[in-house]
Amino acid sequence: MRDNRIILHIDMDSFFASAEIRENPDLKGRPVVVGADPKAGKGRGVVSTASYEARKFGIRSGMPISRAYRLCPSAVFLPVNFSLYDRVSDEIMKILRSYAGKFQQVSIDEAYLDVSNIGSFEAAVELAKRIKQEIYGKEKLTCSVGIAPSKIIAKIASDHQKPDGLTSVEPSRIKEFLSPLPVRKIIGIGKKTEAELNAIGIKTIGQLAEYDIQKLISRFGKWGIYMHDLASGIDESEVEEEECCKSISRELTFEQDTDDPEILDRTLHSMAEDVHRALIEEGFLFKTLTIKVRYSNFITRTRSRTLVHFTDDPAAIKSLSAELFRDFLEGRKIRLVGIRLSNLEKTGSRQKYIEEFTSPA
Ligand code: TTP
Ligand code: MG
Repeated sequence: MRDNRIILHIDMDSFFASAEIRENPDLKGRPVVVGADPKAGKGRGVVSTASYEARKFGIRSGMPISRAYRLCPSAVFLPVNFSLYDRVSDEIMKILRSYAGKFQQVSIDEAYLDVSNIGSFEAAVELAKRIKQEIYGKEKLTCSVGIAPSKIIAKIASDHQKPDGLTSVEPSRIKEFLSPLPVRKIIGIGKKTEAELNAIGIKTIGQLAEYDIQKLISRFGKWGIYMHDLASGIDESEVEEEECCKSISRELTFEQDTDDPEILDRTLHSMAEDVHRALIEEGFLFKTLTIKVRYSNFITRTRSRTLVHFTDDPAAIKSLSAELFRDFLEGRKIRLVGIRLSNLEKTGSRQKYIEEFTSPA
C-alpha cells in the first residue's frame, strides 16, 4: 500500500437540514426533519435527513416519515428544496476545488481532495482547519473532515466525529483506528452482509482483517477479497476529477396507491419537467432515462432506454418517460414512480431552447 498519499474527505453535516436552518435561523437548536409531508403521522414517503437535534429522537435518513413523526411530533418538518441545496452545494464545491489539484465530488455534500503535495499530516490538519473556517465563514455551515492515506479510510474518518469533526489517521495509526469499528463502516457492507459476517463471528473491522481470507472467498467470492483488503486499509483508488452527479432523479410516493392513468400521467409529466429543470440548472446533457415503479406490494421495477446522442430536449424526456411507463400500466396499483437521467455530460456552448426565454419566471 502506498502510504505517501494524503487524502481529505469532506462531508457536510446534516446537509439539507443545515441549509434550511441557515436560511431560517429561528430553527436553530430545534429538531428539524427534511423529507415527505408527515400529515400528522399518516404521511407516506421518507426522511431525507434530520438535524442532529432530531437524531437524538432516533430519526434517521431513509426512515418512513410517519415513524419520524411518531418519534418526535413536535419536530419541524420541511419539504425537500433541491434548488436551495444545489445552489449551496455549488458554492461549497467551488471552495473545496480551490484547495487541491485533484478534486472529486462524490455527492451533493461530499468530496475528496488529494493534498499529498502538502508533505505532512500535520500540515494537512492545518489545511483542513482552514477549509472548515472558510466554509463556515462564507456559507455558515459546518462540515466534518477525514484525513488519511486512502479514500476509504478518509471517508470513515470524516464520519468518526460528526458533526463539525476533524479526524486524521496517519499511516502508523491505521490499524488502531480501524480495528474496533463495526464492519458496517466499510462502504458496500450493508445490513445483509453485516448480518452474514456477524453470523460467522465477525463484528469489527479488525476481526474481518484477521479472518481467514480463503474462507471469506468461499463464502463471498471476489467480494470477500475486496472486503478483506478494505478491512486491512488497502485501497489504491485515486481521487479522480469526474463529472459530478452521475444521475439526476426525482421520485414520488403517492398519497394513495393508484392505477388511475390520468393521475399517473400528470405525475409523470410534472416529474419530467422537474428533472429537465434540474438538468438545465446543473448544465448537463443526458443519454439514459430510467423509469422506476413500485407497486402496492413493494415490488419495484425499472426500465431504461439509452439514446444515441446526448440531449437536454424536454420533449425527449417527456416522450421517453411516457413510452417506458406504458409497460407498467397493467392494472396493478402503483405506490411510487420515479424518473432518473444518467449517462450525463457537461453542456458545451449550446443553443438555448426558445422556451427558456419565453417561459414566465
Ligand atoms: P449524508 O451526507 O449521508 O447525510 P447528512 O449530510 O444529512 O448528515 P451527516 O451529518 O451524517 O453527513 O447525505 C447528504 C444529503 O443527502 C442529506 O442531507 C440528504 C440527502 N439524503 C437523502 O435524501 N436520503 C438519504 O437516504 C440520505 C442518506 C441522504
Ligand atoms: Mg453529510
